[in-house]
Amino acid sequence: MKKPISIIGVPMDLGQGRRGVDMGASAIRYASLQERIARLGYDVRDLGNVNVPTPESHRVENKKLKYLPEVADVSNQVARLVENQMKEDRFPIILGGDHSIAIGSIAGATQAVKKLGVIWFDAHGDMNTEETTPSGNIHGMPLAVSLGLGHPDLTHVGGFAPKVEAKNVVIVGARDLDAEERNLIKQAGVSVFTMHEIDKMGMSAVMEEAICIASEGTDGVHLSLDLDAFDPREAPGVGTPVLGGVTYREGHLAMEMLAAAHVLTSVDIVEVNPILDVENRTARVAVDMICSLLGQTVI
Ligand code: 4U7
Ligand code: MN
Ligand code: MN
Ligand code: MN
Repeated sequence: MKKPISIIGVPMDLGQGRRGVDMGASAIRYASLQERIARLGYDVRDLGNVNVPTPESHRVENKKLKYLPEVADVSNQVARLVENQMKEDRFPIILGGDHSIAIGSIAGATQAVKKLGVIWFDAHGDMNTEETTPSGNIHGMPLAVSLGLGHPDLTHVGGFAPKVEAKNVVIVGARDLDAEERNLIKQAGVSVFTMHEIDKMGMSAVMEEAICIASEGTDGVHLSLDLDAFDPREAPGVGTPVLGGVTYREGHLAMEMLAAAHVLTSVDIVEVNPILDVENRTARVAVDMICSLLGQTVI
């Protein structure tokens, strides 16, 4: 059975330093997300955008946690929306915005699904805390936050922490980890498949293992899809591009394998920055990946 789908936009750019990523949700909509999903035979509803303050109207109070109160407030809104949609038996697709929005989406998802696994598709680990961050940008912290590491205003979004257990969390596509962040990943016990493993084992074997890690003993899996996991040649419209990423074909295969595994219960698509993009290419990659994820096949 095809679960009905809810699209939720979060035009958030307070989690990082470059304007434009707040327009990511619009760019993904412009790339015909809703029409493409409807064509696959789904009941799909767009709930519009969550209210996000603009950086120009707020001051940075804490250089190690930029826009903390604003990000925490939006995260709580996102969490409630996601939880409600999932409790109505709908599958939420949350459109960023920068990756800080995953704090809210994972908080909401774990309240609807008893035990949640996470697949973190990203060039980065997003495992920094205020102690380790080189930038103070919260988009470099959401995975740590979901594991209960970091400022309580973030870890306790939705009223409890941690949201997920490291044994059910897996990063895929990593190739730019900060030194201290790497230590945190190891200490926490999060599984990582870097580009080295993808090159060596192939995406198919990597995804087989990743799906096992995220789904073993859990009641659902959240996919957090940072478009900078992809190679910048194919997805140039991101704020922190890193050479040597996942190809379109590898991404497509990963999504198809996830579709076949029938484990996903929610997904977010983040870090699309149309100002840095070329003819909306990155948003189009995002939409193609979502369609593969939802079971689009050639015949
Ligand atoms: B993204 C960084 F220092 N690690 O913390 C940081 F390199 O959501 C980058 O994956 C974080 O795009 C990238 O600021 C966050 C930096
Ligand atoms: Mn990220
Ligand atoms: Mn990233
Ligand atoms: Mn295929």
